[in-house]
Order: sequence, then C-alpha cells, then structure tokens
Amino acid sequence: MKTPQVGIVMGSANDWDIMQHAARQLKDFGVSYEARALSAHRTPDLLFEWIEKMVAGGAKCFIAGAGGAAHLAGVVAAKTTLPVLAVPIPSKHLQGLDSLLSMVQMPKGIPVATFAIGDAGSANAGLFAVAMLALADDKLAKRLQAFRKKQADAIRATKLPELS
Ligand code: RP5
Repeated sequence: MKTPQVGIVMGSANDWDIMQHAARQLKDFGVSYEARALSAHRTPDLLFEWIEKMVAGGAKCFIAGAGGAAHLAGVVAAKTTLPVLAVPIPSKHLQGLDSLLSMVQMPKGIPVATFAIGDAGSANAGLFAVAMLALADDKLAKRLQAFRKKQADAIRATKLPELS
C-alpha cells in the first residue's frame, strides 16, 4: 500500500475530537493521510518508528496535535525536515493556552507552523497541508480555488434580517 501524503499524529486518542477536523479537510480534498495517537513522552520509540516509516514512504508533511506541555510537534520536527503543522489542543486547566505557547515558542532552528487552538486550527492545518500539496498538483489547486469561491459565494449571498 502506498504511504499516505500526510501524517496526522496526536498525543492521545482524546485529541481526535479536535484532530478529526484536519482529517476531514484532507479527506474532502482527496488527500491521503494516516492518523495515529502516539505520544512524545509516553511512546517516544513508537513515535520515531512511525515518523521514519512515513518519511521513507514519501509523506509530504505532518500535522501534530497535542495538549498541555505540547512538545509533540517539536519532537516530530526534530526527526524530519518535512513541514510540521502544529495544532494546540484545548486543555482542562488553561484551555489550550499552554498548548499554544508550547508550540509557537519553539526555539530557533527547528520550526513548527502553529495554528489556532482547537477545531478552527485543526481544520486550517488540514487546509494548509492541501495548499502545500497543491503547489505540485494542478487538480488539487483547482479544487482549493473552487472551495474558496464557494465560501465567498456564501458570504455574498448572505442576507441579514430586516429590523421591524
Ligand atoms: C497530551 O496530554 C495529549 O495530547 C492530550 O491532549 C493531553 C492529555 O492526554 P490524556 O490524559 O487525555 O490522554 O499528551
């Protein structure tokens, strides 16, 4: 079986509720992905094995979601030069601000591209992966343009309620 174009990884199966939004965008655009729950601190060896397998198979980028002291995206980026898109998962006590800062404050030299906390960031990470892949795929680029047009058309057609 051909290795998927995008690797989606999350620190816990509990993160899937948020990370499914990235997967949904990829699926809707016909981009292949493999989604795994693998933790940087609970299963580091398994995580490294999976990254190596995905890279060797020709994956083009990773989307990593984690909550709390969210070092997962940085650890993925430490193992590959492929682009890593980071999704901060909302956390119980700090609502994901901890996750966001852990990702966006990566020290110089090993970048991760950090998205918004939660559903919107997850969906946007999926759309950003589509945009990167579309650079080398004209059909995908056309689908992305059509998606943008559909959004714009919906706003153009919006009618606000009249006051009585
Ligand atoms: C992180 O710790 C995970 O990404 C998750 O967001 C958070 C809590 O994990 P669980 O206790 O829900 O498994 O590693």
